[in-house]
Amino acid sequence: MGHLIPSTLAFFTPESGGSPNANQINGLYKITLYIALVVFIAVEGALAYALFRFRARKGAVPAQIRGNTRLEVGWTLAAAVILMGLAVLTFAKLASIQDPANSGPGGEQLAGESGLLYASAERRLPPNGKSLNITVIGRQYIWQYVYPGANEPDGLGAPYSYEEMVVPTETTVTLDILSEDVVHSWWIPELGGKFQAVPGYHNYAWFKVSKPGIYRGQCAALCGRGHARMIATVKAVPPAQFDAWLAYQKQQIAQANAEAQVERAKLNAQTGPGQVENP
Ligand SMILES: [Cu+2]
Repeated sequence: MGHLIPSTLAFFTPESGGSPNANQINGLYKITLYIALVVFIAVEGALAYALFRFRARKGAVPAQIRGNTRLEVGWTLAAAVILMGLAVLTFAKLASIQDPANSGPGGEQLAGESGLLYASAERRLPPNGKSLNITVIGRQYIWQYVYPGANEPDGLGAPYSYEEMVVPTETTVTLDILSEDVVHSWWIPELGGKFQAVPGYHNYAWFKVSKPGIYRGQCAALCGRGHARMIATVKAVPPAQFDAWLAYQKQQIAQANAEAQVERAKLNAQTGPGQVENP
């Protein structure tokens, strides 16, 4: 019975546990839920009591009451006070939800000035200015993640992956979310927040995963007939493992590019009817 109640409540509260902002959202939600529960029980209890206590009896004529100014002013004020309290609390907690925290001591060693760090009105950086910034690109019907580490100044050669995002633990990850076609929605419930990927617009989010694991999500905006298959996974691994993974991705992409270049050269060298025009 002791843990029956919390687990029942967990069914009604947002998923969390993966990232501090998700925990803050869950905390705020719970406070609102508990206050609402107290009000609900008080109102329904008073109603049930009145129904029973003043139920119709043969021959009894109930008191004929028209209004009660003190009571009416009282419950209007009480509701206003609760509302104000919740508003103040929400705004007080908002910063810890929106603003990225610093990476933990065991996180990825991030350079301060990687050229990818720029703050704007919308994008928030941790207090120390260091985060691993990943560009999340939504397209029908797959998520692509582009990591820092481009060889070229134009961003070409940056390692990327599809569907599964690999991140280092204890590291603040900031996301730059965009779309190439229609509106998609980035959502990994346990990592907090749901962000739309809108064509021609950037949305920013962040998370910091403390323990290794797999966090699943799903595109949360109906984006076409393949929407249901547009899943997303965040795999958190220790920083050393992340570095190895990133290096492997880079090497695989470089190899594929080199092979494509050889093929292109072959095609260009062909003459006659089989020639392929290089646009
Ligand atoms: Cu989608």
